[in-house]
Amino acid sequence: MPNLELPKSFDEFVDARKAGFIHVKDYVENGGHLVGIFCSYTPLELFDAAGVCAIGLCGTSNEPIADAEKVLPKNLCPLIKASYGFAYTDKCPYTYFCDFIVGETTCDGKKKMFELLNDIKETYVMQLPQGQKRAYAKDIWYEEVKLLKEKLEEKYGVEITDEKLREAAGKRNALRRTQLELYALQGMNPPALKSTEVMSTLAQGLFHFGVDAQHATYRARVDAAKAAYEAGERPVSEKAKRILLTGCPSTGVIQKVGVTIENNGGVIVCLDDCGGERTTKMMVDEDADDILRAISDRYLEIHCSVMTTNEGRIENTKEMCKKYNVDGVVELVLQACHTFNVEATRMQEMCDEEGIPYMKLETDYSTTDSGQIETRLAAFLEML
Ligand code: BJ8
Repeated sequence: MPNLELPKSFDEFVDARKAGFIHVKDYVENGGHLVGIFCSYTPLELFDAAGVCAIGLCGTSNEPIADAEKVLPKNLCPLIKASYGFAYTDKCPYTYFCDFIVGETTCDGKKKMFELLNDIKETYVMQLPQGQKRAYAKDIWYEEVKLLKEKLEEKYGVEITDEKLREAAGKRNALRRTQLELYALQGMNPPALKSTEVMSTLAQGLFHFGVDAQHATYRARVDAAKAAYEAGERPVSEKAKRILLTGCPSTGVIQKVGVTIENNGGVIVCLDDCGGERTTKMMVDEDADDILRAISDRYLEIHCSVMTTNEGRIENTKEMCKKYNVDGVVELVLQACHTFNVEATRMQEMCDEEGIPYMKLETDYSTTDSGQIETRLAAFLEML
């Protein structure tokens, strides 16, 4: 049974990292293969079908940023600096032990960082088209997914058959359905789980090796939370203000934003980032004649601010505000993330039209603005 607690202190964080080093070292020494990935657009079924494990490398800690800034500009997104910093300092076991890294041409900062990352560890970059509505975009992405398939086949001396891809799609879809159950628990009134527990479960699941282990983590959490709720446990007050958290990936600010919302009378009932329901509910058509095409089509549908135009994200958030009966929307913008920052205007317009209170928080992974963030969030929650 995995430990589902959030690290509460730096010592615990260090212990967790040490455990991670030992785990990943054992895995690799016993013949396991890891490939580092960074983005929701990465077609995971291909790695499953090749028998290798795709592991998320998105940096979520402030720790390596000072070192990263020796190479990268200071005014760059903290997620990009932390991701590079972990490779640069050899402090992340997953980056250290992975065979190579797969990135995509998403935002400018990330795709240019990949060029430098390639000097440290082989980084294979998929060329992601950024206008989903163009008819030929699907063909471009299909060709990119095919090239990745060939890369994996050559690297690992395996054949990625349609049968293996179909099996992988089935398992990934099942995992997605369990993840949707997790989100549904968070959306109950009152929620069956604190938002920080959900964020922590999702973050931990990403560091398990393989879809089966990840699925088992989520399943155990869902079953435990359902049983506790049925037994009458109510971890969140009925009076807690229901928040939808949208914008940039939030794992790096769980403490600064998630815990602060909870400590000030709120609860995040909907995590609306690229790993949230908006993306998770997209399934691969397992019965499609061309399974590789079905996989590539599924991933290109994802609504990220790097796409232009990207109305689908705003529409989706609008639907989820209703579905989760939210009291307010908090938009997280990581510093220097231009795509989410500019798109925040559209998000605010939608909230204004729907009469939903909205606030934008621009922050990074440091603690320097923690007091200011707490004051702003407390004032926002107070007025809901
Ligand atoms: S699908 S959100 S994981 S690109 S926050 S690095 S966009 S400057 S992380 Fe992302 Fe894929 Fe989109 Fe999701 Fe750039 Fe913005 Fe930083 Fe970002």
